[in-house]
Amino acid sequence: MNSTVKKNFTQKLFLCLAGAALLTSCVNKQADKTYDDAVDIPVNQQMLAELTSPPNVPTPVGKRKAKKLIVDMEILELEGEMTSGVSYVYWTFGGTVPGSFIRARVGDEIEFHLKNHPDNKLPHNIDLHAVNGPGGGAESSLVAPGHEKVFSFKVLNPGLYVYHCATAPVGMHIANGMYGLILIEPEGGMAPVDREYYVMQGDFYTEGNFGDRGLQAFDMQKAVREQADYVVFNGHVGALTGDNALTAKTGETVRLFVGNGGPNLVSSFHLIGEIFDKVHVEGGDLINDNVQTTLIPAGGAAIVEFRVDVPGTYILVDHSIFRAFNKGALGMLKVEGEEDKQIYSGELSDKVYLPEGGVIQSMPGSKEKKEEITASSVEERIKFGKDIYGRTCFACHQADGKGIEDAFPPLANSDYLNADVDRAIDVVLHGLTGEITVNGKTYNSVMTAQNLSDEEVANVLTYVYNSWGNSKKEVTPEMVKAVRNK
Ligand code: HEC
Ligand SMILES: [Cu+2]
Repeated sequence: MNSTVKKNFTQKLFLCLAGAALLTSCVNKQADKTYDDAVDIPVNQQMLAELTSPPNVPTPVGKRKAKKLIVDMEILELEGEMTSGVSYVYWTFGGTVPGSFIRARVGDEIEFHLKNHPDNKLPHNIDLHAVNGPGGGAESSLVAPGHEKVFSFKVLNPGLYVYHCATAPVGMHIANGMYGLILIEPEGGMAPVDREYYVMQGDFYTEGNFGDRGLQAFDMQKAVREQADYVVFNGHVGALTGDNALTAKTGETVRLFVGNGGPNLVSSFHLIGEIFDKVHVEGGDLINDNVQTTLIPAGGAAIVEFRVDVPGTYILVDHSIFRAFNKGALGMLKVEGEEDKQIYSGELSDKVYLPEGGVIQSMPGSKEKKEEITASSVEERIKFGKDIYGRTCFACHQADGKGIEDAFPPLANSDYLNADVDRAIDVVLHGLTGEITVNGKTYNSVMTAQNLSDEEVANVLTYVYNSWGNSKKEVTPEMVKAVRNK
């Protein structure tokens, strides 16, 4: 109801009278006028809304006139991968977590079709924070498996809004992934940018701990205590890393639509190596400039915009930092293009990754000894090792083992690694600091000691040795034990 644009329809009316012969064009022209009150904006045609899966967003609305917009959303309950080796039954809007992105404009009349797939087990509904009406639509949209509910609403307020399921137990439906974003563009659209992406954080509660293998059920106790096992962007660990990283080129402007589904945790959203030129605070009209970290409440959102100047890998994190490195809240934006030594000299400090400073810190061991599945063949060792790599090492050494220039040495085809197995075991067990040379390049950084069992160290190193052109050795738990006891 707070459209900033002023009425100019006296002028339009004059034009229409003058050109009375072109009656139809007058009708069209009338849709050009602007309104003080969004509720008065007429809708003339109807169209099917484009819905997209994360990290993609639909085409900008721009200057299009208000329409009746049909949103066709299907709820699917499906098993997916939380992280390699760990699966989870997600409840989804449109088959993904977060759910399909909806893009509309002020004045649109949205006719929402909510379908609950017949194979689903539970009733669901939708509460859109962009709705002015009881339950944000939840009261009109409760839908049983095999049914479709329809309700409609007039879009009055611009901004970026969360939608979520609000069926009891509400917390559980949200915890299983039932949330997404709806963007309402203002009259005239948003300023164009080169890239737009959709990122949404969520916290997950599983019966096992982080990384425990197999199908993991939802744990209500942990959810009530707010003890998340996983905190992730876009539904699972690694949704935005390695091959799934967001991309841009130097000189481009990037806009991220960032939401937080919760159910519990507030996000300290930060992009390592960039400053947000603009943040639409809480997804609303207020714009803050030059922001390092923006707080995104559970059930809230923000739009962040920045220009990327220098090539490299930029890391999206929840700066409540253990969530990033130990629970999965880590994504990547890979920027390609020309170096600009004036903006950035090219020397990376490891301090960004290791706030404790340059001393090797070891990870405290877990008190309860968990039962361990031991690998029964080299193939299995490689398979288990790959999972550990994907949880532990990839954040620094990268999914493809190539590392990050000047910061993390490569494990792919690494002469340092291949020259000495015991030394490699020692690095993983005890960490490493001081200058080393890998494939002709020097690194002088810190790797923290990894808190892994003998079996896990054997598996992850066997995976590394059998990947990316390395020397194909098998590392056994006995070899690890021998180095540990030295
Ligand atoms: C927090 C970032 C980080 C993580 C996580 C990490 N490393 Fe490293 N790693 C480093 C850094 C930094 C160095 C170089 C240390 C130096 O300069 O002395 C290094 C060096 C190495 C080296 C020796 C150099 C080479 O390239 O061959 C090996 C082997 C290695 N890491 C293996 C692993 C394995 C296996 C894991 C997972 C179990 C792992 N690292 C996890 C940061 C990390
Ligand atoms: Cu639900």
